Amino acid sequence: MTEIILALDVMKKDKAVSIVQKAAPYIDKVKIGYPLVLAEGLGIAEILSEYKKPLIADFKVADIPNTTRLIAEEVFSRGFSAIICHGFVGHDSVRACVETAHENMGECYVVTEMSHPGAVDFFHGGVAERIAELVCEAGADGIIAPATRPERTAVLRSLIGNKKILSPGVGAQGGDPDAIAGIVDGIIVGRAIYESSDPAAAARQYSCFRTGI
Ligand code: NUP
Repeated sequence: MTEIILALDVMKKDKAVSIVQKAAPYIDKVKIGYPLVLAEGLGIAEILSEYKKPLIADFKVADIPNTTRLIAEEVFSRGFSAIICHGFVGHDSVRACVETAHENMGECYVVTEMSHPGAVDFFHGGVAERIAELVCEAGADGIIAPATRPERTAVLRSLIGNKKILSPGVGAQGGDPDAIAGIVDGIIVGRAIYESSDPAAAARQYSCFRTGI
């Protein structure tokens, strides 16, 4: 199943609720991160939980193990089902995030390579591949890999086997869902849905990529 994950980077609670309400029939999960949480607080998670879509905390945690654990514990205590951390911080920090997620019956996804153009400055040259190996060693649930570079995501897929891949970059960043949906477990779509004048119709356009529907 290729899930559709709504990236809800809006700055107001009412807009967030309205977009989720409209898109709900066509999406599987909701990802929220710094924009909405800094604007409205982590309590937004409880408000959105009414829509019964698992919530992913995209805080791209990149800190020492102790701080990572504190962040992850707070995230899971607020009802999130998954957290995203960075992989470049190394094995102990990634393990702290994975362990805290699993202690709380949640999932941990690790950023291996980002989707924006500048990501190639540091993630290329073997770094993303090393992070993918670390993901396997640390027992993380999956990775974040770019829809904007399907050929790179295919390489990362070959390194992580059947761990999950969630892939941002479809829509506003130019990623083609046709090219990526077949090799990932979820496509992450933000602006192409929440900036649309008709978020329900925009989300519906992606629902054809939900295998089996
Ligand atoms: O590499 C990444 N690229 C990326 O766009 C890792 C991410 N977590 N994201 C997030 O995915 C980004 O922060 C945003 O929340 C979402 C993509 O949104 P959009 O480009 O579809 O609007």
